[in-house]
Amino acid sequence: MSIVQENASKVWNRLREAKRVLIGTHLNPDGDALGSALAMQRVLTSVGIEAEVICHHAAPRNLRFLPQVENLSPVPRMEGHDLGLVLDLDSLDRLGSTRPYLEACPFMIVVDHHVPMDQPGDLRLVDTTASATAAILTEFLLEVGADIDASTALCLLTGIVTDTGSFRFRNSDARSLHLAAALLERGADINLVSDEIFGRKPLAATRLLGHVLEHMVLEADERICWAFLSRADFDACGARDEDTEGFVNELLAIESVEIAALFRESKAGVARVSLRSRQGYDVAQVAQQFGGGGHRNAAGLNLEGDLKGKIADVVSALNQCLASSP
Ligand SMILES: [Mn+2]
Repeated sequence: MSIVQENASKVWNRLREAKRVLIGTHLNPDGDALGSALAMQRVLTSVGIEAEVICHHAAPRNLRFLPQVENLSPVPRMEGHDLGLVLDLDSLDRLGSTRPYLEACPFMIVVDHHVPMDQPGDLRLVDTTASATAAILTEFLLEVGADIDASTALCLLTGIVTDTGSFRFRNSDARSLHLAAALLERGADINLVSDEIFGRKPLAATRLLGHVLEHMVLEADERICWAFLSRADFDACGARDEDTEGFVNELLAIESVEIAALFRESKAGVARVSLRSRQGYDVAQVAQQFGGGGHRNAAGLNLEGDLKGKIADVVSALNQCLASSP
């Protein structure tokens, strides 16, 4: 029996006691964040519990196909929530401006698959071996026999497809494929999901990728590759931060590269950083040195202040990570 199956009925019973649930997820929501949140809203609503989803940022363009994503709001529409359900994060900082609303709930359940950091929540359903939070939720909902209709299945499949990179990343395992198969059996359209998430992007995104490939830096015998995108680069291409989805994987795809990093200036003096690595190199530990987090082979962090100096610090930590790994 998995960790998820063992704890499923406890979490389900606690959820069923609630009357009004506030569902929250992380800043810059991805397919796993929004797919998980919207799926749980549907499931709770189907058993007569009021539920709404809040998120600091709006849905990125490539997730606008998700059912009911238009109801996403940065502030709650209802009052008096008796339960907060926090999905796909392990540090409440990642809730951004929605944090106080979720912290105000008298009880909090956290469902997540990241390396534990702050371990918030009164009840936690956490499995770091799961490929996605949506995979944990799928296993959970199957275990308790909850109703998974085709739209709920589509949301959950979006989470698994996103976090496994369409079953290409290291976290793609038999379990994620079994769970995805169960969702396909319930009517989720995997071709729609793959096409919306990976098969269509704005022209500005491809132009910006061109800029990254032209200006990327290779070091440590071409085993580290990193690139920086300034505000001016985004403006020159008419691109937005969400358009950089997947860029860092292009850097890691270079055959000599073991560790890749993408730095992007989100506003003057503030940068978001995505780290990726091949097996054997733990970039989550590098992210944690700078107040970030994530998974062994896919992590992230934020930088503020003197960006040039801070970027040099991160690159130097990546060099150390490379040198100290067996
Ligand atoms: Mn996730």
